[in-house]
Amino acid sequence: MRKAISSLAAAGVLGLSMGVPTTAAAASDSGSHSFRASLTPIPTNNVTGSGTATVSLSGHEVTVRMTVKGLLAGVPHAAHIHVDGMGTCPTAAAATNLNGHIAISTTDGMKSYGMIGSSLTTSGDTSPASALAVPRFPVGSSYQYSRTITVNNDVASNIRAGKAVIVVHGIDYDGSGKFTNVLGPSELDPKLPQVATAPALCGTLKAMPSKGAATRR
Ligand SMILES: [Cu+2]
Repeated sequence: MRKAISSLAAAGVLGLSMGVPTTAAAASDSGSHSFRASLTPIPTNNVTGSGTATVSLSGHEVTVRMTVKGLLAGVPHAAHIHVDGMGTCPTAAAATNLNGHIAISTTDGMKSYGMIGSSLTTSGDTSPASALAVPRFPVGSSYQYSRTITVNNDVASNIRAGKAVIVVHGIDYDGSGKFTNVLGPSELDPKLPQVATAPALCGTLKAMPSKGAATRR
């Protein structure tokens, strides 16, 4: 039943359940809320890395801190906040045949983690338009990312509802130590190899207990 409701309806339900005004719920809640995601390898994609991400949300302002390690070195790793899916990471069942290999493309995972809501670039635009702004994503096997960005209502609502998912892209499918055409071209941009856009790490942003909360639920 939850799956069937639109994100707009979901935002309304969230507003009611949290006891905040239903009008402009995201903007009217002035408090800061913290969320955390444990980033784990996407199955079938031959990923060995890991990471953590924390998000602090205040209105439409989001501070993202992310630590990633163990990814393919020397290449950019696109990363996004994905929204409007089931708020989960794909299982191996999401894999398809990519150029004769079983793997999970970004599109294959979208039933679970949804579409791109914000692009975690290092500078400039952070909208979905920058989803594959290759020169503006962190490069390397291990890195730390920290940036405060402004998100739209939909992304803010998804974060509050525990349905936003951090996805880091770029895999070393064939263990060659570089991006190759082993999986063919990317379905998102045929000028890029599939391995450059395929998801590597994934984690759902879950609410952390608010400061001063005496009890855990
Ligand atoms: Cu993404």
